[in-house]
Amino acid sequence: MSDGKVYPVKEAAKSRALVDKDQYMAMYKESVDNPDAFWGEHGKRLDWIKPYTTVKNTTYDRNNLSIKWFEDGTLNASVNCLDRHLAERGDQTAIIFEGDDPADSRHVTYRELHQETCKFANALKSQGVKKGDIVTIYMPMLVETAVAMLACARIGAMHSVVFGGFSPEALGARIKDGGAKWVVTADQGVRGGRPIPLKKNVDAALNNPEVSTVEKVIVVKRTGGDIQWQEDRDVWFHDIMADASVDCPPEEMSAEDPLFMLYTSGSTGTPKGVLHTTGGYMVYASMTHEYVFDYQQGDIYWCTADFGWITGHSYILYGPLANGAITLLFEGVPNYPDSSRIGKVVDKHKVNVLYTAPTAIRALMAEGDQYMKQSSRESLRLLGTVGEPINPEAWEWYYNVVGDERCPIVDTWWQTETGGILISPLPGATDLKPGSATLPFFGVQPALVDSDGNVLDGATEGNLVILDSWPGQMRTVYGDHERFILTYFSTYPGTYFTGDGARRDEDGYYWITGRVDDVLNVSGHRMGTAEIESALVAHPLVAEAAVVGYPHDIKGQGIYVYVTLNHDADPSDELKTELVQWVRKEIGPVASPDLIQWAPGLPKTRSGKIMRRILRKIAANEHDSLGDTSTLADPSVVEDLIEYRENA
Ligand code: 6R9
Repeated sequence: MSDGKVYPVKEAAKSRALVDKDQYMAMYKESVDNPDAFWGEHGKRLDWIKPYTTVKNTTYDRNNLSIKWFEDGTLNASVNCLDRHLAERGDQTAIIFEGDDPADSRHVTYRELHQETCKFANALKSQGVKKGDIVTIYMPMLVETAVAMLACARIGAMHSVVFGGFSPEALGARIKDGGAKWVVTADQGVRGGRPIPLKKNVDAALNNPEVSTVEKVIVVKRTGGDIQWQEDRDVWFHDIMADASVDCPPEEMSAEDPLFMLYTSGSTGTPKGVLHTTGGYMVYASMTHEYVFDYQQGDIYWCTADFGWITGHSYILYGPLANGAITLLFEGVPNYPDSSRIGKVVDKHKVNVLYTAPTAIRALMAEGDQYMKQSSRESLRLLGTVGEPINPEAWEWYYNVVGDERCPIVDTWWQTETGGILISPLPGATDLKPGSATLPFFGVQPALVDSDGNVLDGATEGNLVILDSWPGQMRTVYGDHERFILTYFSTYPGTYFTGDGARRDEDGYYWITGRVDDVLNVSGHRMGTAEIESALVAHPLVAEAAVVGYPHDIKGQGIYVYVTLNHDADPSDELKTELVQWVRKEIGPVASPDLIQWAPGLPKTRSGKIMRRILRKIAANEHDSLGDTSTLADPSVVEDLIEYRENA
């Protein structure tokens, strides 16, 4: 792989970018040698109400863990995204909304977005929301979703956005964990021409007696479709907006006050509420957005993510708006009305920067070039990817066909936990290698360690850790600080453990190889095997289940399920279909099993641990390299499973 092609920095990119190779190296050195001076300077990119006098106050010592940035400064995130741009570019577009229907689009200026945000902030207050409260947002991709997030930020409430593709059960679990009293939703969403019953899902989630904290459900009218209405609980967004004042003084927030939480899957247990605070997150999101995408005033920037994921938070909303950017918000899907859509939206809005996921690229690639060729895409200058490793074939297709060999690709590696991009090329500074996320951003010190935690030198492969803090780092797991310390700072003490494996080549370039824990990455969506397993065993006919990932051409990883049934159950194809539906209902369509294999028994150690390593090999059809099976309680189980796999 490292022997593959190298794409040197393009002259066009270099001549306009903020930094070239030498400047990158000098700034990087300064950022790790003297983080206080470096971030002290770059923190000024925000408007502070009370300027900070201290910058970095962090320790990764697990007995004494503390992560604080700019801690005595105060600010408001919505002011940085809105108010401060009004004088200079109040009438400039902030958001280009492109609807699911290609005939539906509109521009929202900074002034309009500011007004709507202030009004909704007042409306939230009228519903009792105060600083420090949690508001769950379960919405399609609408301007109102951005307004709801910014309005929370304005009054110091934490938003907790739950992906609109999640099931009522998954939504309910996330509401329950945080104890939100307010949910913002829409009557229905529309994706690919089909309605998504969001309000109905909220009703179902709240019907569960265990989800008991919600007092008000605020409903945006998107389709006008039929919904049920609970008089004492449900309110229309447009009703509470109607007489809300446009004047809403921002709440003065400490740099370390929470901005939002966002649930993400880990290797064990239920999803974790990743908590980000205000100052460091905003500095880091805006700075990475500017440098990685070489964002300059007037550029039209499009990130195709959903607000339900961290990419939507940092690189549709907070980063771009803090930079006064024009950010495109897309309600639809890449293959509706057909697979030419992405290219056509690029042409329609003259998009300069396109940031999307490998899974979307692979899906479009599989449809053939003719769809992409229906657009000129001549406005494009830069391409980006995020969410999972991009295979070199998909990279080359993105580069050659989508970008017409003209646009550098920034392969950005980061996580919900990191708040912003940690490893990525900078377009004017970094030679590209297809499939490599390349080099660290300013202030980020990656390292590879072996399983004993020894830091490895030179060209090598290992577990990816980060040696010191950066401003955008998460601060805690909501309601469970112990879990935060245990998950990220205890595996390799003194470092932040990413859960990813990586290789480093002779040039110091990082190649992310994927998760080394039990987290799946299906189409760029993170999912814990434990979550899917617990959904399966909740089915009355399932005795035991084990879930592993296996290589999948489009999704990157597919979901492979081994199920042991109760002895009275009939292992039929109908039951397989039923189990797929069951998981979709319990978690959501993103968690649909791709393959289910009946397993008379599962390979376990004598202490009862399922040996996933073996199950992964069987799922990948790598029967010859199962490794040591002698520690199994019953090695014959493996033979049975292989036989089943071959006859499947
Ligand atoms: C931003 C985001 C994080 C996990 C991460 C890694 C994988 C993300 C990647 C990548 C290879 C990239 N990942 N970007 N792997 N190359 N450019 O995706 O956050 O949803 O929390 O997922 O995604 O495995 O650990 P999140």
